Amino acid sequence: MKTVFSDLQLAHAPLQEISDGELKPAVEIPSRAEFVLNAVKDRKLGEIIAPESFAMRCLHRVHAPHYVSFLESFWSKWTEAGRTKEAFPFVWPIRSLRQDVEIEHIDGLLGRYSMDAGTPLGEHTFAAARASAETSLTGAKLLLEGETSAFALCRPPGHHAGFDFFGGYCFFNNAAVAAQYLRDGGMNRIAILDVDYHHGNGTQALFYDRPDVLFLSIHADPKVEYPYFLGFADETGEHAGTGFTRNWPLPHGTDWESYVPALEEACRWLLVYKPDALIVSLGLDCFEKDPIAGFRFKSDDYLLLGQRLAKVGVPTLFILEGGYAVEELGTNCVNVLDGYAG
Ligand code: Q9C
Ligand code: ZN
Repeated sequence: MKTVFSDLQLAHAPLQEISDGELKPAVEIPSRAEFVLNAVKDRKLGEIIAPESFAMRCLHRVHAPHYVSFLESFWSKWTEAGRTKEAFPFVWPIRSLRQDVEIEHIDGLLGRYSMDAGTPLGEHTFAAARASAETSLTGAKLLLEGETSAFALCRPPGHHAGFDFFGGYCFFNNAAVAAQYLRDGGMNRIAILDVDYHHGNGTQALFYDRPDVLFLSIHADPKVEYPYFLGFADETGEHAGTGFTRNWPLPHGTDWESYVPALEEACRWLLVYKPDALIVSLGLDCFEKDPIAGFRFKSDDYLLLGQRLAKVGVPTLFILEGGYAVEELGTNCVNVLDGYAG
């Protein structure tokens, strides 16, 4: 299996994040990608290639052009306002505030285009996020060219980012951009299976009214876990997309054994849907030692996950999402890919 990776992705290097009422060391850090890359090399998974460049049009298929422009111009606006360090939003246009006004100040724009205060932006965030999206696009292109699997080593991750917002450490929705690229490349039905510990709210919302992209997600119950406001079992799609979204919220403490029934159900949906390609939003934060999560996967369980996904028998693009136990991240990630490749 080929791996796509760009070291431009390492340039986004947040220092701190707002978490639990404190400024804490950031967890979505460049070394995550380095640990995964080293494991890909050590375990001889296959060739590692750099992403190609893609037109902005590919991002605009999924994201609002004004949102992409906001990210692109963010650092110059931020520094013009006299700021020198990384940025966090702190005010949002929620119920009773106006949605229709034109915002000039960067602090207003940050609130307009974000879902949380936990996602720092810096000088190189746009460049890294763009490289991350191009990494997933290159992986998608490999499938269009006939590869039966590929691994997009993406960072920053993508599944919380929506049409016009960032959050949850995500800026461009890599899985959604890849899914749309596969559709535009002639594939008719795409399935996305999101196994990150957190619900992929951005991906779900982007395809909620569409039958051509099936979204399946297994994650911690949003009643007690981020992102709190989406990912419940009664969300099953709307309009033409009715029935083409499925969520399996699971309790804190879920281990592999109690995860398998949900995974089996998801695989049954894949069997019925018969997608031309499967995109796996591969978060590794269900791991027992993950510092921000509450499931209990062991490293070996990730081999079983890969083996199970191979049995689905559909061309598969793996896209890295979350996972913050950095020391074990490479092992856990490549266990999935190894398990898949057999
Ligand atoms: N006290 C992904 O895994 N909040 N994003 C954590 C911890 C945000 C995770 C707060 C978690 C976002 C891609
Ligand atoms: Zn996650």
